[in-house]
Amino acid sequence: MSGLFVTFEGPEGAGKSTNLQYLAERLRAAGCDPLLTREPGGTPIAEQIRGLLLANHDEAMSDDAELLLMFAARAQHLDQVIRPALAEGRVVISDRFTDATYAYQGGGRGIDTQRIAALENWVQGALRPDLTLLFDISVEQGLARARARSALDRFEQQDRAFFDAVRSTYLARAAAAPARYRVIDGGGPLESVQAALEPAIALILERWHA
Ligand code: T5A
Repeated sequence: MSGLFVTFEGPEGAGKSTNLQYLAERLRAAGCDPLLTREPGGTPIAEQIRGLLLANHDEAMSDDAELLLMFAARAQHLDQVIRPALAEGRVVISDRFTDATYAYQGGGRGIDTQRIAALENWVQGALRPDLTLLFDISVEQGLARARARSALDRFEQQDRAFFDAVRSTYLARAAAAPARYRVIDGGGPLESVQAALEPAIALILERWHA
């Protein structure tokens, strides 16, 4: 028995967390009880690694250290949470996963994609998300939302070129594998974003019933 692995992705402030809760409520109303989780994080150890990654430090973090910490957290998350839940046949929904590594460490930091792919294969084996909802939003609007919500973390303080690269990497990945991705315009009012989720909700329920 194997479950369904769904990921939510997008630049800062695109509405992933807000819409993840909405989608989960809709699934519960239909009798499906999804496991909700997030990256970096999702287990006590992985959440400690998240703390290291998001905190502002006096010492600069090297790009390689950042990349390896992302995958260290992911290895723990896969081992403790994601793989066991999928083995039980559950729908697992993660707020970010490896697409974020390609977008932020690959696009944003400029790390060679081949190195990320090697770590992806090592840590995940053949496991890839079944469905990825990519919430797209302009860099200005997304950062304005993030600023309005709370103090900026280490990633949110990067420059404009970094966020342009994050967004364009996400969009390029979605365009290259349209069967896995659904691109949702996250910039409109919440009601229209939620309406755009209807086909994805139907698809998840259909695959869950199958
Ligand atoms: N990261 C992560 C990497 O670099 N590599 C990796 O491999 C991984 C996994 C994680 C950071 O780590 C980086 C990326 C991130 O920088 P995070 O907190 O998980 O940090 O991610 P963030 O993108 O920072 O999360 P945010 O909370 O900023 O963005 P969300 O979840 O997309 O947005 P959300 O839902 O919290 O909404 C933000 C605000 O906007 C409002 C909400 O109420 C909220 O206040 N909002 C709307 N307002 C108006 N209209 C709408 N349609 C709205 N939708 C949401």
